[in-house]
Amino acid sequence: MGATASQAVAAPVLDVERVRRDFPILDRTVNGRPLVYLDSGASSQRPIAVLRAVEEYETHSHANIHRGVHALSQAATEAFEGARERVRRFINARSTKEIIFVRGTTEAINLVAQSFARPRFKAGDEIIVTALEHHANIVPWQMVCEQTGCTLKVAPINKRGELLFDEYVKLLSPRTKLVAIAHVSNALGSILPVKRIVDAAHAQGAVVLVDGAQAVPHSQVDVRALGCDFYAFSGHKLYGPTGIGVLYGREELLQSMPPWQGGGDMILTVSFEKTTYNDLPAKFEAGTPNISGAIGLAAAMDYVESLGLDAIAAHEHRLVELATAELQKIPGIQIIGTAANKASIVSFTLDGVHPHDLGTILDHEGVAVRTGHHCAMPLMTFLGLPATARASFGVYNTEQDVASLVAALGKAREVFG
Ligand code: 7TS
Repeated sequence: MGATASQAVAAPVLDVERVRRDFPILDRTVNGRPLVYLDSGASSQRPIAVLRAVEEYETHSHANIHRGVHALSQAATEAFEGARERVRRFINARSTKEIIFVRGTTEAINLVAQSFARPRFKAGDEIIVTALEHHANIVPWQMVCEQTGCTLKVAPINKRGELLFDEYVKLLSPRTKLVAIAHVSNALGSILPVKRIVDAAHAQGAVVLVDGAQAVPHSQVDVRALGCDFYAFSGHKLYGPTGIGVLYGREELLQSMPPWQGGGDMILTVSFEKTTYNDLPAKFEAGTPNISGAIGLAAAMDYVESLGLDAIAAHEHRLVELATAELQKIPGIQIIGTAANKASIVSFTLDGVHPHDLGTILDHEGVAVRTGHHCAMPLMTFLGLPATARASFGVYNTEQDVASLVAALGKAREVFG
C-alpha cells in the first residue's frame, strides 16, 4: 500500500460529492457550523447502505443463529455465514474457517495472546512489537509476559515515525516466538513494510500478527500476499458498525489453539466427564455473536469495494499531501510523523498550545479532530510530546474540509495570540 504519485494519477477518481450523499450524518451541524469530520481514525461514519442492511435484518430477519430449524433462524444463520464469506473475499483468506468474528481489533489481539501465546510461551521466549504500537498491541503482550515469563522486545523507530528495519532484524533470533506490528500507525499514519517484516520473522521461525485497524479502510489488504499468520481489524473504522471485528488466522494455527472462551456454539458435545469442541471457526465464537454487526460489516465491505479501494487510497493520499502542505505554511504548526509512506493521518501540534485546547477551539468551528496520546503513550514518550492533534481522513473528506481545518487553526492562533 501507499500510493506513489504515478499510482495516484492512474487510479480511478472518487466522486466525493456523491459519496457524501451516502452519509446522512454529514448534513448535520456542530456548534452551529457544518460538521467537518476529521476523526475517521477513531471511528468512521456509516453510509446508508450499512444503516439499511442492519435495519432490514433487525426489522425483518432477526433470530438467533445456528440454533433452530425455523425459517428466521435459518435466514439469520445464512446472513451471518454469508457475512463471513464476504470478509474472507475482502482480505483474500483461503477459507471461512480462518475468519473469526470478534468485538474488534482489541479482542482479536487478546484472543491470540491468550489462546496462541499464553499456553506455549515460556521464560526465554521473546515477543517483538514496535515503538509505535497502539496500546491494544502492547498491553495484551505485556500480560502474556507476566503470565508466562517471556520477554517483550521493542523494535525502534526514527523521529519521522519509520521503523528502523535493520534494528528490527537485529532483534530477531530463534528466541523470537511472535512479532506483533501495526500495518498503519494510528498516531502518525506511517505504513509499515509488513511483507518484509513478515519474511524476516518467518526466517527465524516466528509467527506474525498484524494489527490492521488503520489499514483495511484505506487500501486493499491481501493476507495471503502479506504472508502474515494473524490479521486483526475493527468494523467501525471501515464504515461498519461498532462491536464487530475480525481475527484472521491461518487455519493450521487456529486448529492448534485451544478455545479462549467457553459456552454455547463452541462445543460439539458437553458432559460433566468430557466436553468436545466445535470445529473452526465456531470454536472461537462462544455465545450469541453480534449478528447484525456482521451483516453491517459485510455491507460496509460491499460499499468500499463499490467505490474501489485504489480510488479510496489515491483520494486519501491526495488529502494527506494537501493537508501536510497547507499546515506547514501555518507559523507554529509542527507536523508529527513524516514517514515516506503514510496513509490518511496527519498529526500535528501548535507551538505553545496544548492539543486539548486546540481541539476545543476546532470543535467550536465544527471541526472534529482527535487530540491526546492516541492510545500510544510509549510513542508519545519517544517523541517527547504529551499529545498531538490528529486529522484523519475518510472517503467523504474533501479539499474543502482541509481548508476548513486550516481556517479553524487560524482562529486558534488568534485566540491564543
Ligand atoms: N489498533 C490500532 C492501530 C488502532 O488504531 C485502534 C483504535 C485499535 C487497535 C483498537 O481498536 P478497537 O476497535 O478494538 O478499539 N484506534 C483508535 C484511535 O486511533 N482513536 O480512537 C481509537
